[in-house]
Amino acid sequence: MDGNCEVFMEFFQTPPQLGHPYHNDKLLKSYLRRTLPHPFYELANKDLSRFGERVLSEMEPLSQLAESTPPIHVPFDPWGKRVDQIKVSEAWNRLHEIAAEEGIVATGYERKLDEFSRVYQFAKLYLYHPSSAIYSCPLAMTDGAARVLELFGTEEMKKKAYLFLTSRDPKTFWTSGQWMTERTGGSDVSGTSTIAKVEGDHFKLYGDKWFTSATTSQMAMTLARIEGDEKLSLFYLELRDAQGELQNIKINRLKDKMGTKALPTAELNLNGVPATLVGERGKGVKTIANLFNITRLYNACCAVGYMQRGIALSLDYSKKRVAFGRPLLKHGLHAQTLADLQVRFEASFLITFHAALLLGKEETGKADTVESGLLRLLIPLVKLYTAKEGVAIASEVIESFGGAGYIEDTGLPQLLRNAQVLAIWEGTTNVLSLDALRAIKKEKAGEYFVKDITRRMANIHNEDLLEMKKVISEASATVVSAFTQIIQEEELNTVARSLALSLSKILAASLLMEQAQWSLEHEKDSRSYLVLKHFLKRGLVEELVGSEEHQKENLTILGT
Ligand code: MFK
Repeated sequence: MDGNCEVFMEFFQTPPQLGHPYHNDKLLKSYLRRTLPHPFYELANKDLSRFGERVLSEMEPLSQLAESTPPIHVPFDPWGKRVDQIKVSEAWNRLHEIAAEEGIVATGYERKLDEFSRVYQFAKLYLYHPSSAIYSCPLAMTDGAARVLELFGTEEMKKKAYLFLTSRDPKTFWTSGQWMTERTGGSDVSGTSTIAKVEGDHFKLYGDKWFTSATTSQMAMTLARIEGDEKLSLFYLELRDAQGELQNIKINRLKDKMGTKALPTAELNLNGVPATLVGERGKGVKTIANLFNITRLYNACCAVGYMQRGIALSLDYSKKRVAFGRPLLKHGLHAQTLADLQVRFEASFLITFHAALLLGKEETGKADTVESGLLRLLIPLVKLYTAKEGVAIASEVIESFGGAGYIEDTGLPQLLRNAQVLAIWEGTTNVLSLDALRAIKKEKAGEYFVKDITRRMANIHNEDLLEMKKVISEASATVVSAFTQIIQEEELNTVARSLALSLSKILAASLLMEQAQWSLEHEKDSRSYLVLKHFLKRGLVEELVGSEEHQKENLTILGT
């Protein structure tokens, strides 16, 4: 056997290695240094350094174990009694405990960092999520439920459920479900057929829920129609009684999903479940919007967490994997592909964390009119934009590993499967585009958008950025001039998606510019400047089409 042959026989690919998720994240560290007042930064920096180590050493193995040990539905006990147990893995339970200990939800409500509490909380969530087997999903709903109870809960709910939802003690930490979807649809919830019958000062719920995520939660927020009412109301319920028995809830089955394998998602039958009205009767959708506006931001944060994880793994691999005589990273086209992913990730990161900043300001009474108005628009924008980018980036990451990316036990395919759900749940891209359009038409969100961009651009003074500043201002003007026509368009709203994507990109560009200026001046680092430059090359404004004529063409193209 000659020497060459031996080399070939002994060849094994070196797997990608995960580095410290906080220490290795230049953007996160720089963003926090820029955004948080110094004492808050010191606190966050220390905690995230410690937590990053825990993610690596403790959470990541648990996450892989939970992903490969899906929940099981046990409908009956051995003696024929209906029990409807959902058995989850020990790893999944540990991820619950870690979430409590780390205060992933509690941080947002303790508000120790005042208006910056949501930024700090989102930084922890962003590190937690990619190694949580999507335990972030129950946490999202828990956070949303806590917010609704904080705003609309009865005194009893505030003294009990709210404290459990925001607890740091794993023994008392509750999670909440958010049961909005019925067989009639997940987007148009007005078709909800669950009925609430009055029983003294309480209600009993009757109906079927078609998708209920994290069905092992202790409580849920759900929509139902009070008998005789036209509009939906919002209800609070506890799944089990004091003896631990399900309260007139049957689990029909667990869903067999494309991804989110560790997360139990069930179809339920409600047959007289005791429930309490939350908020105003008939204002269920408006009240639960406070919940899904939080879960939508979690969705964005988790999308960027996944982007970062995928790119980090791919980058590490590209330094080790040799093809055509050199490491992948030394191939110009490969480096360019990864750099493009990094640029897109940074744009998504900044709009997400900007939304978290505005949410924290809003909740602590520190947001001005422009910031509050912008937040209403920003929530659907960041959700839809980051979810779409998340799927595209995950797909590119998988491809960057070649065949290995397609192999289950590398742990890579789950990145794509789990990213895909982020574009579906909590409102699809089109539903959120229409929500953004509604905010522009009904709530003057377009005006706040323009004021926000103008304000941010006014703070850009660095000479190296002035040419690029013009590009952003011009893109903003182009979109704004289209508003008038868009607002008049009543029925079709075909422009909604391209408008939402354009607004997202313009906002992201302005935030990248703010980051670039700070980084040039305070860190003497031109990396963010280059990120901005490359982001702008991708173009900011989509074709803003939308007319009767266009719709006719679409139908003709589709052959109908
Ligand atoms: C890792 C992260 C994980 C997070 C995922 C957790 C698990 C996933 C579980 C789910 O996926 S649960 C299902 C999620 N489903 C949705 O998100 C529903 C998507 N559909 C929509 O968002 C529709 O736009 C909507 C259901 C809201 C439309 O319903 P309607 O009945 O046609 O409502 P309408 O009439 O448009 O609005 C009713 C009121 O709510 C209005 O106020 P007014 O009564 O004062 O006019 C609206 O302005 C208000 N509203 C609606 N959307 C709002 C809102 N207010 C603030 N923000 C919003 N986004």
